[in-house]
This record gives sequence, structure tokens and C-alpha cells, in this order.
Amino acid sequence: MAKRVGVVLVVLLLFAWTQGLFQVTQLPLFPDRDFDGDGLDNERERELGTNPFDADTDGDGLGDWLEVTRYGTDPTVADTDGDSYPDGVEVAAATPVAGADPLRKDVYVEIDYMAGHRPLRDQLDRIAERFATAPVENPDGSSGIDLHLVVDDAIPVSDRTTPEDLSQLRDIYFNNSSAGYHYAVIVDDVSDAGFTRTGFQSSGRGYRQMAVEYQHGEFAATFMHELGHSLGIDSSDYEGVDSHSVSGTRYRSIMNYNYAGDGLRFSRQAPFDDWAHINDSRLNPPPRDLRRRIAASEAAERSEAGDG
Ligand SMILES: [Ca+2]
Ligand SMILES: [Ca+2]
Ligand SMILES: [Ca+2]
Ligand SMILES: [Ca+2]
Repeated sequence: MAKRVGVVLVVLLLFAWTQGLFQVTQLPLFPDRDFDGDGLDNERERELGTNPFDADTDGDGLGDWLEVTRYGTDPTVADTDGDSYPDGVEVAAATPVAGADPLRKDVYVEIDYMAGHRPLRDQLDRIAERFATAPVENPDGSSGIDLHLVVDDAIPVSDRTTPEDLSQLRDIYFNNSSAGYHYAVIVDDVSDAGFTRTGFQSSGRGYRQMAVEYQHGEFAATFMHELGHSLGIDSSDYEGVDSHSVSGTRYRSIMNYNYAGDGLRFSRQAPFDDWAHINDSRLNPPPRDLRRRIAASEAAERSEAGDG
């Protein structure tokens, strides 16, 4: 009987240990050892609150040691900056989100355009500039969002684009559909249920996608409005969105049909704070196939090392 109790006790103790309870009770066993071989000894793992039996505590594809010593990311949080991209994806060599920063919020948009309507870089830069100066805090102490507007394919022109057309274009031309990108197409003319407008945004298959008219190159305002929708601002969130019900001086936002101020602007305050809403909503569609992506990245790193 005593023997059985002893066995049960040992099993319970081992279980408790793996669950990190020894860390909570400040009783690291074998403090100088490194059970998971991740470069951090058990004592250090206790201090950090990481799992001494798992080299990648938060499962974000980046080992505890790298998080702590190289990147300054949180080894217990898979997405340190909260932009939907796991830390391991943001720093990977073959990452689909090139140029991402694990300590700063990033947003990626793939932009295809109908032939002859290639978006001008200065219009895109104006939008990105508004994001760069957004009142959104990052773990590295900076503020703002890095908006990556990736101009991609020229696609055939059609004289009208409906939401159904947009879904078809997405199925054919959206190369980064599983990489955590938003999708946009610069089109000749939108046709959306008879409304007179210059763009629209729609959902489907887990994506949000937008069509924006080229407008002789002056598409930035419509683009920013539709991107606001893609980033989570909807008329169901606030009555002033997509309506004429709140004055343009009260809700100073490009999401407000009454707003006629200095162009590209999301609201920063009550009655509805667009930036806070964007930050609180899930910023991006998370990249799928995380393991495969990280494995591909590691393979690329190895072959690069081999070539060098
Ligand atoms: Ca360790
Ligand atoms: Ca990790
Ligand atoms: Ca992490
Ligand atoms: Ca980031």
C-alpha cells in the first residue's frame, strides 16, 4: 500500500513539475541543468516563467533562448506585438511577411490592379504615413503601425466590378491568401447594388477584400476608407460609420460620410476612436500553416549557410 502511495506521489510530483508549479513555488530542481537543451538553465527558466521541458514555451516557432537573448520578444507570448503574426513568423528568413518586426505592429496588403491602373507610389505612401504616425503603442516603445502595401499583379480590365467579381479575382490572383495579408484590387469602376460609390469591401472564405476605383490616380481616400473596414471598423460598431447621422466635426473620420476635413484621417477620440478599435480588433488574418512556413524558412537558412 505504502509503495503504491509512493508511486502515485512521484507521478503527481512529476506532473506538477511539468506544469510549472515548481516555478510558482520557487523550488527549481537542478537549477544548473538545462533539461530542454534550449540554452537557458532551469533556474533562468524559472525566473522567466518559461517551461524547462520545452525549448519553445509559447510554440511560436522561436526558441526561448532566441526570444530572450536576440529578439527581446516575450518567450511566454506567441505574438508579442499583438498584430496576429507569431514571433517566429515575423523573424523567419523566408517569412511571407518580409520586413516585419516582432516588436512593432505590421499590416500587409496585397494590391492587384487592372491594366493601366497601377497605383502610384505617392498615393500609397500617403496612406502608409498615416499608419506610421497612428496613436497605437508597440512593445518596443514606439507608436504607429507599419503598413506594407505590396503592389502585385496587373490583371485584365473589366468595365464593372461587383462583389461577386471581386471574389472571383481573389480566387485567381490573391497570391498571399494564406500569408496573413489583406487583399485589394484597384479597378476601373465598381458596381455594387446600384449605389454610387468609388469602392467597396466584402468578406468571404475568411478573408476581407476590397475593390477601389482608380479615380485618375486619386484613390487614396477610398482606399483608406475600405481598409478601415478590412481592419474591423463596421457600421455595426458605431452609427457614424458609413452614414450621414453624425456630423463631420464630431466624428472626424474618413469612415464618416459627413467628414470633409483634411482627407486621410481615422478618428483618435470619442465618440468613436477608430485607431483604438483597429488596435483592439484582430488586426490581420493570421497566417496559416505556421509549421510548414517555419520549416521552409529554416531550410532556406540552412541552404544559405551551405551556399556561403
Ligand atoms: Ca532550458
Ligand atoms: Ca517561443
Ligand atoms: Ca514569443
Ligand atoms: Ca509585427
